[in-house]
Amino acid sequence: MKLIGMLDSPYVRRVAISLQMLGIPFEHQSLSVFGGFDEFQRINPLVKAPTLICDDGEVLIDSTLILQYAEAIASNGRSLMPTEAAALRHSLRLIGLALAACEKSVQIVYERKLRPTEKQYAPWVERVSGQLLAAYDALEAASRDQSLAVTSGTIDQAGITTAVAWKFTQEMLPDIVQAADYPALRMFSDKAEALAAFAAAPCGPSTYRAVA
Ligand SMILES: N[C@@H](CCC(=O)N[C@@H](CS)C(=O)NCC(=O)O)C(=O)O
Repeated sequence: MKLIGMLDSPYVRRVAISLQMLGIPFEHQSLSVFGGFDEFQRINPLVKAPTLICDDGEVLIDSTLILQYAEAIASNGRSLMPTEAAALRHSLRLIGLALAACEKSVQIVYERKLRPTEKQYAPWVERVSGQLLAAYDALEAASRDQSLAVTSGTIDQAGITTAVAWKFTQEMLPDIVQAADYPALRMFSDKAEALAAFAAAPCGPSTYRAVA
């Protein structure tokens, strides 16, 4: 299977890291939805990252749906999601918060980068920034109350998505989400980024290569 999209996208990155942790081999093509629009459109007319091309050619979009499929094909019963109801509910809550943080970050990045300065709408940016900070406040509180597991053997989807969201926001919007206000998330992110699967798919323009 082939994963299309740049690792500067938190959605592409959570898939790249999760596939490794689930033991699913994949190729990666680092293609921009902006600079590589025409080529992307030939692969997937929707031009959405991540795009996953399965071995029989079927194309999936949306990181959460791709990960649902990945969980179904992972061998040896590997999973990044808890099965017990209370633990699952807790994980889903954290994943929801982290995905909201990704979404709000992307909205601000697009507002800043895609709109001419005179067309940027300050009340919208203010609203979305408040939502973004609310997501990180909740994730920080959750990380403080119950530290997220952070070894290769124990990190789960909630941990992966939280760490990926944090790194993305810190790369793109450090002026809005001030790292000093989130010590638990900072510490968690440092440990997660040191894991082999994170290091093999760093946030940015590089291409994931499977370690032989
Ligand atoms: N909910 C989607 C969000 C994916 C998404 O918005 N990706 C961005 C890149 S970070 C994208 O494809 N942007 C191009 C566009 O929406 O036109 C997911 O989880 O995969």
